Amino acid sequence: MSRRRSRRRSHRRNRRRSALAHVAHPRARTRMSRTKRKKRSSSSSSSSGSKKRRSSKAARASPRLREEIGLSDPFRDWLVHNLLRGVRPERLVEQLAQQAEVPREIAAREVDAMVSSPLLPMVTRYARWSRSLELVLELERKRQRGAAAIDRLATVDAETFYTRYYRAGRPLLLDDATRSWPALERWTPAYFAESLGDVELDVCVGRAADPTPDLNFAQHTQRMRVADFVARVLEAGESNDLYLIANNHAMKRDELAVLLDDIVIDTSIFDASKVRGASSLWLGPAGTITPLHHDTSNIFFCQIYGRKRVRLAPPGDIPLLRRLRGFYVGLDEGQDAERALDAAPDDQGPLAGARVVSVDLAPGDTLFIPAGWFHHVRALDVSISFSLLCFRQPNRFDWYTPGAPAL
Ligand SMILES: O=C(O)CCC(=O)C(=O)O
Repeated sequence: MSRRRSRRRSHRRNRRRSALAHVAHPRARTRMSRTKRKKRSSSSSSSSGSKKRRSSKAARASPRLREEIGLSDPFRDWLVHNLLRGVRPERLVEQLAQQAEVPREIAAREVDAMVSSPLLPMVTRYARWSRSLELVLELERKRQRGAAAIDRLATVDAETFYTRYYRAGRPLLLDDATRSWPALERWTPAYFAESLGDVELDVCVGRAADPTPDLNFAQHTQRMRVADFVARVLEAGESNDLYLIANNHAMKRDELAVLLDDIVIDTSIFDASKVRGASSLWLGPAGTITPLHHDTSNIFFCQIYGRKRVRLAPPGDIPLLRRLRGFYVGLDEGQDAERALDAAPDDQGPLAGARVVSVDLAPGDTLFIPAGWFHHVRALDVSISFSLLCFRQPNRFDWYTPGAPAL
């Protein structure tokens, strides 16, 4: 056999293998003798690859064993997806047989089981309902195209803030909201090292090698002296490897309460008694990245030192919603989130159509990020940020997690 022919054959064999999985078909299982089951379980420790090889052989060899072979999960997904799209069952059998080389008998049995499942009508109803919601969102998205631009004001009074932005879920950029804060003058890495150097803090370290460091922040948490942390930040150059993040709860440490002397709380907007429990400190080198996610609370994000680039998108953007896993928007491996976000408004790339707006925050700038808005943050310099969550109006939307696994 020529090399090319043999390669083609093995490619076909592999495709067939991935379409099929060894499923313990309940009927077949009950019919299996005890000894046979024992034999099977003693050999089940071998690799799944050889398991598939055996099942594919069995599919050809014995009609009895063939009853134990079914479609693999991705192919069952494909089947349900196409049935919901209205593709005729005979066509699906045909495609499985011809394109995935699934034995016709197995393809017909699988399609038949799916079509006659009592769950199918319910799943169909849900699928139609979610499709209608998507279409409504899509219309809304078109209607508001270009409207994702962010208002920019010098400062804002409580009445305007709560009616036009907070309750309406609209972001807002403020140029001067923190201009009177001593923090703007005082907070530098050197100030932290000098005035709080011996205080021990939890910080995240070893983030760069982890594709989801924020999800796994607990594994990256290390306690170290502020002076040592600052020294590492300053030596790091451009790096996403170490970062003091909100989940490190720095402001809850008694030794850092002194930092609150450097901020001025607008008590018409914030509840001053709750600041320590509802504020966060961020400190890290240029190059720290907080991946694209949404939160379940509103955030008053104040940039104190250095600059940050924030890319924001509204909660109802389907290209982002579709990729949600919990709070985070997942991209495929190797896809660059920033490039995808920047290309999205031009209908390009994996997030095509998302209404992404990019803003650069300099020291003294404040960004109000409403709950549910997607945001991706990159530090352009060594950076210190401080955020407040203790608004005078309710600020918990725990129910809002559209990417959570269903039920
Ligand atoms: O500054 C950052 O890196 C992330 C800020 C953020 O995502 C937040 O406050 O929710």
